[in-house]
Amino acid sequence: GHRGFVLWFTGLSGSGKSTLSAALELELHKRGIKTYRLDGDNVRMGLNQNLGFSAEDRAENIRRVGEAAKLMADAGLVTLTAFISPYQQDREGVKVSLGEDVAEVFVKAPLAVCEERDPKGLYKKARAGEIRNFTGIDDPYEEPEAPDLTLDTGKDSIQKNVSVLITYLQEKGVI
Ligand code: GGZ
Repeated sequence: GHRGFVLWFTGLSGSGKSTLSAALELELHKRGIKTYRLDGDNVRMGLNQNLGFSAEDRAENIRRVGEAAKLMADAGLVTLTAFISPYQQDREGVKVSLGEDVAEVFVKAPLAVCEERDPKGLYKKARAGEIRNFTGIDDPYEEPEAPDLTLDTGKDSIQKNVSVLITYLQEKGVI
């Protein structure tokens, strides 16, 4: 069996949040665990389509995702969220709301590595001034001060990081 829980991935664009959460989800499915994955691709098109990237809109994005994730955890799902969530205060709100049912996972990769990956060409556009308020370029990313887990995607493989996450969920009694 397993219990509802939220793994809250935070990190720069291109740090590997979506990749890692998708790889972890596959591994959880192999073990018969029910999951749901929330990220910008499914949330910013729908639930949060009226939000942009100002500090206020990011705060509201994170608040709504936190509430949606809470409902999913209540339904018994291991919920994986992959949002930059750049502000400490917004992440703190999620932790207060979810209590023992959330872990903050810092997906750490140097800006230079994220910029080198640049899967959508957004860093290039931000450097050229074609996109404003891009996290890490001309908008802040406040690193977590005491994350439950820190994963280095510059150094460690996806499989290694997935196994760290599985072990963590086992130790917490989630799975
Ligand atoms: C940061 C932006 C921006 C700006 C568009 N700043 O690599 P991606 O494309 O797929 O991931 C980024 C995504 C970030 O959305 P989040 O909902 O995770 O952000 S937050 O938690 O801060 O609310 C990037 C794209 O949207 N994107 N403009 N200005 N990322």
